[in-house]
Amino acid sequence: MAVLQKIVSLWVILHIASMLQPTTAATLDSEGNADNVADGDFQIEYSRYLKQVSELLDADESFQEAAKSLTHTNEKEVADTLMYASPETRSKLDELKRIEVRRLKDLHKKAMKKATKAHSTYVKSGIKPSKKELPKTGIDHIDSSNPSSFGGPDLHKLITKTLTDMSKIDELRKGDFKNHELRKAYDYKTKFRDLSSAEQQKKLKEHLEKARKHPKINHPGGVEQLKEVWEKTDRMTGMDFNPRIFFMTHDIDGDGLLDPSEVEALFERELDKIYRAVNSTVDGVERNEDMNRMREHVFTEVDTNRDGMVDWEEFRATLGAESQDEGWESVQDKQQFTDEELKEFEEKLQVLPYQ
Ligand SMILES: [Ca+2]
Ligand SMILES: [Ca+2]
Repeated sequence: MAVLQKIVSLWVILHIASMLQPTTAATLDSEGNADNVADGDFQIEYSRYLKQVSELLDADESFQEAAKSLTHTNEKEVADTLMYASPETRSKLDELKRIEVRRLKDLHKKAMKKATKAHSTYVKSGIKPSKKELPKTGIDHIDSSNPSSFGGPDLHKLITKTLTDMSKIDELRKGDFKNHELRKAYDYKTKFRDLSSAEQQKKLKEHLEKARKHPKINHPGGVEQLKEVWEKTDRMTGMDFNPRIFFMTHDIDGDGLLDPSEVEALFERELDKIYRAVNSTVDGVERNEDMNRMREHVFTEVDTNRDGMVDWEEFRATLGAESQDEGWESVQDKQQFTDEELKEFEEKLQVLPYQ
């Protein structure tokens, strides 16, 4: 069941990411045709297709049964597992793929039209087309050698593509977060607009410094951090830390794996130390960013087979490597932008004050 649940949990992540970039999503009619061409270098409009595929497979009991023994996500194993899906599921998957192929063709047609227009502008005026005006090449979430039916390569490509895009989602999120921090700094400084620029900057630095007064944060996923959760959240005080019981307790849905949300839940106590320490309003965006960074960090260290889940073997191996707790640097502890970036941001806002 691992692969299937992985697809579903990735869908949740993609869904969150799609909300970050509402302007880039193509809207679809009932036939699955795109009625606008999505702009931007990064597009996750195939998330609708991903969701539909994962829901279909989720509901197919014989597929789920076969997927239980799936240990790797190589192409052959995924293809073999798909063979267990019922004929009804297979034919619905074929239909989903045909809709997706139509949508992609439609998107490509519109992109070509746009590129042709950009080219004629270039010929007439010498203005080079921007990257956005050029049609995208390479579709890597479907097997385009077989446009009419959904096969093992389709499922494998969909999983691989989604895993790759996860890192792009993190990049996007970090960019959004930096803008949030710049905006906050800008708004804070404008409270002191009667002061000189140097004095405003000093006020800002003092303000940022205050947020750094919090207790030491345990290293996310480190033994100290997990033991604290064991004693204080799980209320196992007096009982020796038992990694197996701990793992089972925090595997909330009991599938034998810690998914990203189950791992994130382990950080609540550390996040409270940072965000409840300062007696002011909690900035939910910053708290969320710290949680995301902790999750990313733990998955980089622990998820050695890179399937987006922490299994028992991975969990045990990490705990075996007990070392000095090196703590954690919160987004509060370090200015998230350079002074130069803030200056550029302020200048931009002065030109476009209503942005
Ligand atoms: Ca789980
Ligand atoms: Ca793993």
